[in-house]
Amino acid sequence: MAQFEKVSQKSACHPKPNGLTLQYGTAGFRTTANHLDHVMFRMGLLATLRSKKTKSTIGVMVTASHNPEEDNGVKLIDPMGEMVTPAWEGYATVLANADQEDLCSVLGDIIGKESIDMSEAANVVTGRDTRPSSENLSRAVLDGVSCLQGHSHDYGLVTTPQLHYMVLCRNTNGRYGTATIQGYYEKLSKAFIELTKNAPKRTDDQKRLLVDGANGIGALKIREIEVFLKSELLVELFNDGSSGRLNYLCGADYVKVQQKPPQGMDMTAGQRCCSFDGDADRIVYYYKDSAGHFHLLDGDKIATLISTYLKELLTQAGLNLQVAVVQTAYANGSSTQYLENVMKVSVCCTKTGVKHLHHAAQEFDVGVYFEANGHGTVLFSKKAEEKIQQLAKDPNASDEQKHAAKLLENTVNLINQATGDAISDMLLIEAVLAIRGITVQDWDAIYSDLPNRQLKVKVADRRVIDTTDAERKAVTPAGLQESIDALVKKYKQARAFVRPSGTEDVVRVYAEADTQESVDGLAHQVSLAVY
Ligand code: NG1
Ligand code: ZN
Repeated sequence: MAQFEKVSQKSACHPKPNGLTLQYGTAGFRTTANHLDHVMFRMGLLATLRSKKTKSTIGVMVTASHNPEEDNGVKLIDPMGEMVTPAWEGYATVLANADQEDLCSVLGDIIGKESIDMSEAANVVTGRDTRPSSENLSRAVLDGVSCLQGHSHDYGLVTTPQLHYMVLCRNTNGRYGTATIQGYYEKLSKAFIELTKNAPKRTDDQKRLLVDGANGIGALKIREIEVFLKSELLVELFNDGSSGRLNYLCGADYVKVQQKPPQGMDMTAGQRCCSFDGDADRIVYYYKDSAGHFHLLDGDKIATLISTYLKELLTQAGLNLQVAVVQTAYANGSSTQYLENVMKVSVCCTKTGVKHLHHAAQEFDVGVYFEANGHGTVLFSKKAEEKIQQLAKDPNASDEQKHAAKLLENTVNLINQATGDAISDMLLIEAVLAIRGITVQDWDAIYSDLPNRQLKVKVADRRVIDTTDAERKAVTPAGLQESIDALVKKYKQARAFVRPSGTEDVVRVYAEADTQESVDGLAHQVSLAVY
């Protein structure tokens, strides 16, 4: 295999530790950073093959998102900015686990199975978060790309959604936007400024937003986009990475799971605050009321705010387009009930992991998808975008219709449709609150969350738990679901489920019930049933 000579040579510089087995999980590979060099090199190889196969630019992002600073991870980004397809996740796992001496034959197998023409050109773009290990690991990815004669462009320090955006722009010949960081800032900030023109009387106080940057890449990027926002948003940044550790006692995951504010944030009563996660693809909002109580507005509240706003605009515009919301099993029961019964929007539930939500959302004219943890975006079908654009220019449309269509047009431009994006979501939420003239408290009052609790349980082998019904029911081990059902029956408005995490070596337990005391009891009992 002469074509792999360079791969053989170079792979010796990226040896696989003995006995290490990893799996491409919910968001790619994730583990302690010092076990990942060989995986990065191999993902550089695989991304090059994927690029040859799809004749498109492929992205490779080095990040472990909300996980601790000493971890790292990698995921591949497909041509339209979405997660790589399941078959290739399988190749990724096989390639990452191949013994050193089998590496070239595994590559040969993939090339054969996918009938890849190795004479095709390949283009791979890379990006990384602020973890100390990320720079060397992304170099290993580039090493892999060059071994198979792929071209590469390293965007360096970027948020995960920024890299997804670049991939989408590059594969649509710039129609989606310019594939530069400047292009991204310009597109989003222009749309944001246009939208805020519909709320001309906002005071500086109303423009003020406290942002917890999780000591990560989001903090750097907020500073960069701020310049473009022309004081239409006044950001006060905390956990900006200058002293604290990434994701440590801060960030969207900490705030959501602990249901408390991040450390290091100076909150005053009623002040709107938000937290990004470590790679800025998730966002949650919160505030403290005058009694000092903490109120969280998570992905479900965000989905409700955005879908309500979009539905109202589409009605004003007189456009007959279906709005749907896609959630996971972690969505608070109150949100689902509100969306279905009050807002009358279709709601569907998928397995955890953005790829599942993204694909489900593609089925609708306007698909709003959010995980409860704050990861999500809105997808507009081609038909929806065309109808909006036509109406905005239609001489026969009424002023009200045109106004709604213009708002919709700018809203489409503000949204990163490649993937959930904390910066884009933040700007959208800020614009919606401004246009509707509502406070964070008004938004929170749309419905009340059922008290809920998430726990992690360490078990010998989390994969013995297999689930069905969008992960809401355990199929194995035998008897587990019956035990959960029996426990749930003891509480009011209760629901609980367990599933193996795809990003950590734990089983996750989720429960909700009528009071915090009940739900804490239920979650604890369910976690004992998992052992
Ligand atoms: P796992 O570890 O599979 O639960 C977590 C999140 C997902 C998703 C991924 C990727 C929860 C309960 N799970 O997955 O929603 O965001 O990480 O980051 O929040
Ligand atoms: Zn993330």
